[in-house]
Amino acid sequence: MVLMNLNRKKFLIICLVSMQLLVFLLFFLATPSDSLNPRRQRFFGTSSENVKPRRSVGNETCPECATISTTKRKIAANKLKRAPPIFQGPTNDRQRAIVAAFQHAWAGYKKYAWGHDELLPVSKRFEDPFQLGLTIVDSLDTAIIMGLETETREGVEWIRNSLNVSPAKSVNVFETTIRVLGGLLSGYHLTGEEALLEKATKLGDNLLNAFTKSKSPIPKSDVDLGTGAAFSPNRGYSSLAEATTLQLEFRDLSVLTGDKKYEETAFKASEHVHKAKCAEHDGLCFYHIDENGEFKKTAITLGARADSYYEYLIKQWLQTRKSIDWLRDDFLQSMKSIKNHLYRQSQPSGLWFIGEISENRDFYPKMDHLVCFLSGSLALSHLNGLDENGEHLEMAKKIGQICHKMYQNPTGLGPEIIHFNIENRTEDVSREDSYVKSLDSHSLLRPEAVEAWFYLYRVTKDPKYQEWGWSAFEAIEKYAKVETGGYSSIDNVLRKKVRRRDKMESFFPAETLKYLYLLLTDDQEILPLDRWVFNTEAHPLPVYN
Ligand code: DMJ
Repeated sequence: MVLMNLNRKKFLIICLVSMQLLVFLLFFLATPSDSLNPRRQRFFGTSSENVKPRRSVGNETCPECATISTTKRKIAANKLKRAPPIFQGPTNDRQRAIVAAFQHAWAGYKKYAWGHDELLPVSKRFEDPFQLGLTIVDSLDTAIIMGLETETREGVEWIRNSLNVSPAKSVNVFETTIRVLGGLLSGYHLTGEEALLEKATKLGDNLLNAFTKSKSPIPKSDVDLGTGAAFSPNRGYSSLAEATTLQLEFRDLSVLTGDKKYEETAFKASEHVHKAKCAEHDGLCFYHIDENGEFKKTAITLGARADSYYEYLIKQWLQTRKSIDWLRDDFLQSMKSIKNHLYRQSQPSGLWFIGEISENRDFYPKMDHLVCFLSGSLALSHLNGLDENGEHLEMAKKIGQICHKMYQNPTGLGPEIIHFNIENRTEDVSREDSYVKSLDSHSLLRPEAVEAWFYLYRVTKDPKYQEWGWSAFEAIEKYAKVETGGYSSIDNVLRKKVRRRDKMESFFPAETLKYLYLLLTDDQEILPLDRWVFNTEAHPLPVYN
């Protein structure tokens, strides 16, 4: 009897200990540690060595996805939330110089334009075309990626306490989506700050008016964020890029909120263009669409008004984990047609460039600085198995090269537009391959060339791309830096005696400096391209199921 009682006691003790162990084990597995909890590591600096996005927690079926959130806003069950990556700050002196440039830009903006859209650095004033604190929201994720704690905190606090996403103001839907919505979403993914998602959701609701008030799936180009009125001031037209460069951001918002309306509504515009086929130029589309969804015959270009349509074909395909085949097919078709119709060589040296087809159907040898983005899309195609014979990478390199050529002039800065000679006139030996018209000779410090070199460097690891980026940065420092704070667009890249245009575009800190920083890092694992898709304003958004 005693023996039995003893055994029973032993048995009970063993059971108790095992249960405790089990409870402890379960607790350990289910609770994210401090370092994995986004809410506990709002601001992060230079201390961590781990720059990869960290392991997500809590969703066994989807290792990329994280725990389902039950926040005050009852964010829906399929909200994706992965632990924000940690950024270690600059890894070398060149990167440190880029960070110092970002801080100089931020400091100038803070001193003379804080809370307004854009800094006029020479006159020390500001402009407010959006009334959304554009520069703060657009450049916040650059500060985060650079590991800048103070600037990150200032930006997040301003957004949380002062950003009104419903001002009585008419804004361009495309610009607001790529810069502000994209900036808020990316900032949210990189910090886990709920305020950013709350503002993004309200802004998304306001922007949706552009779709719901249109007769067709093509959104109106402008919306009044306060009243919700929507209109297309350019004679009823939206541009191709305006209608088809909203989908990465709206889809991301749907995934985060669990509300499909954003993704579904915006995607209808992409589907509309897909169904239109743009057959006249084998998948290259005219750049104006009216509110009935009809294309108007225009020039065919890869530059202004059309560019990011092509970019979002491949980037949407990647964002959705390669699950929507027609996005891939339309991308491939359009790249083939670009090669056939727009990709030409200059004379006398045979430099490859991307031209346009004018309204009267002639080839027009003109290339916008904006077109340099194409190199990145082609490099992404190569990285993702769409480039069996290496043609896309070859084209990407040629475009990267011609974009470098754009910077070969007295200031070392790139002009807005470049023209090429294509006629083979052997008698005229002094002719140059390219020239810049005086009206096109300004520089807004745009990002597309450094963006191209960033992608090319990721794919090839050829150090010349870093050198090209560094030279462009040195030219920016020399000619565009305003001593009292900020950087200015300049009037003529062909003259060393520069005249400043008195404007710091928000994409300079948001994109140009971000791509320079990412191009020059020793750690090319930062924001890996198989896990992040950069929107057209360089805001990284996650790839998900
Ligand atoms: C940015 O706003 C975006 O990169 C857009 O896609 C094109 N124009 C500017 C930068 O040049």
